[in-house]
Amino acid sequence: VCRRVEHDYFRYHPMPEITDWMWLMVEDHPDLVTVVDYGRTHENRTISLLKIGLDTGLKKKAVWMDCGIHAREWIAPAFCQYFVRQILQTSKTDPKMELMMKNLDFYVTPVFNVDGYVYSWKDNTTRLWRKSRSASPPGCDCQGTDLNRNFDSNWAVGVSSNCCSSRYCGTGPMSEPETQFLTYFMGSWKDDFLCFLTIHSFGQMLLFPYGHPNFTASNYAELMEVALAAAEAIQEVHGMIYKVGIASDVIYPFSGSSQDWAHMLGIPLTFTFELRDNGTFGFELPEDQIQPSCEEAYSGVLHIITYAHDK
Ligand code: ING
Ligand code: ZN
Repeated sequence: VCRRVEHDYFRYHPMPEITDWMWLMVEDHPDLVTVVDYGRTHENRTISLLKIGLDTGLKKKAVWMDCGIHAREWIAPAFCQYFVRQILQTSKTDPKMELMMKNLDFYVTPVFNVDGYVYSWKDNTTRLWRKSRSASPPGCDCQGTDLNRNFDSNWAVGVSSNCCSSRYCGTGPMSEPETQFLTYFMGSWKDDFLCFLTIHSFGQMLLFPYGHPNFTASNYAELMEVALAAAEAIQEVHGMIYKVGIASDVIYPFSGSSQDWAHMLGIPLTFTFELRDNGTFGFELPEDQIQPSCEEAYSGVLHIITYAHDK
């Protein structure tokens, strides 16, 4: 007798289990889900996303979500998995989600920095790895680039050019295969994307462009309004407070982030989520907080997506 293993959404999963889970989603909802391989990492692993939506034969608008651009932020891939489950489940029960499945395609990358994520699972000494696993540049002994400093958006302002820094920005904009592949992929579709959501931890924040202090988003007021309402939706679930604002104010100024790049590309609703917690456990958020973290973040994300859809 062949019994299917249930996927446990409230545990952290190593990369092979996340890959298996992606195919499980296709198996469960073949009418809605496909796997798209759109890149390869430095260590030659595949970067894949789930494309979710009803094939209506018409050109559709799209929503982007990526998780795990930073290896150690394990709650982020857990959230992407939860998000996918929720939208698939509610597409059968909630008329609004059913409608959004008709009008939108959701592109969800559960783990963007695959090499880094695999490395963070290796042992205790690698658990807090942040960057990719790219080769060390000439004359420097450390490996890895901070992929969220490597996009082509006012590159190399307020970042580290020391290759041993956890925020090392790389040898040039898009020097890394991971950022190149996302840039190429988006380049051909960018006009279809209504929103771009990138999921990190920790700090409980909802940030929007720009991280670079010299630039202001043309739709700043709209971004602020949507973010405030999303933070309110988050707070309603378990009472958690999320700080809201432009990245350069709320955290620190920097360039080369995927968020700034996506907004410069013309995607209007671009946000960075920093999930739980506020530093008690930091990147090592206990598994018993996965469920509440995901529930509240889902509420905020759903607010943004609904706004984008209805607009
Ligand atoms: N935080 C983000 C980082 O890349 C961030 C914060 C958001 C920076 C948006 C720039 C733009 O540093 C974490 N936790 O990685
Ligand atoms: Zn991060």
